Amino acid sequence: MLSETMMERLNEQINNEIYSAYLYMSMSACSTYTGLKGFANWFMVQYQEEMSHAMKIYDYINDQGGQVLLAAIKEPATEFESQLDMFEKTLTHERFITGCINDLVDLAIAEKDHATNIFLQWFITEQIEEEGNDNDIITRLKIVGEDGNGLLMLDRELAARVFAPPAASDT
Ligand code: OFO
Repeated sequence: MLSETMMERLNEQINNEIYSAYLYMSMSACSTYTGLKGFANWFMVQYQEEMSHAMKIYDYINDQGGQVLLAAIKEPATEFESQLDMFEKTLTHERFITGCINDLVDLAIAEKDHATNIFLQWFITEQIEEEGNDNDIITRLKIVGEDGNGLLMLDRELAARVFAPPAASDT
């Protein structure tokens, strides 16, 4: 069973995850517009991942007998200076999400809510992976710099990313 506070905070996190999806969808649209379809694909897969994170929390609240309460989603940025700018903003946003997850874990520990604490561990691991991916792409974009061929090579690579829904045992 969830405390009122925990239920509210988990509902806020659903909103954060859907906002993340919306932000990456916006980055995908901007990448398409500038002709970088591989980057567009990468961000669209990220959109799908974020929606699956939102659904994971949605299902958890329901499983715990709580009530899912959806709220308005903030408008995402629609203009970016470059692919590097997008990934730097992605990393900044993911660091914010990591902070939110850490705060939720702190609350679960303070409330002795072991079930929610265990549930949130998946997100802790996921955040390590997401920040790692963003850092990796930022490093490579810095190496590429103004080199158009390098950017197109990276674009081809990012075109190969596919969405892998979390395994049943993870949900
Ligand atoms: Fe970008 O990660 Fe969700 O939680």
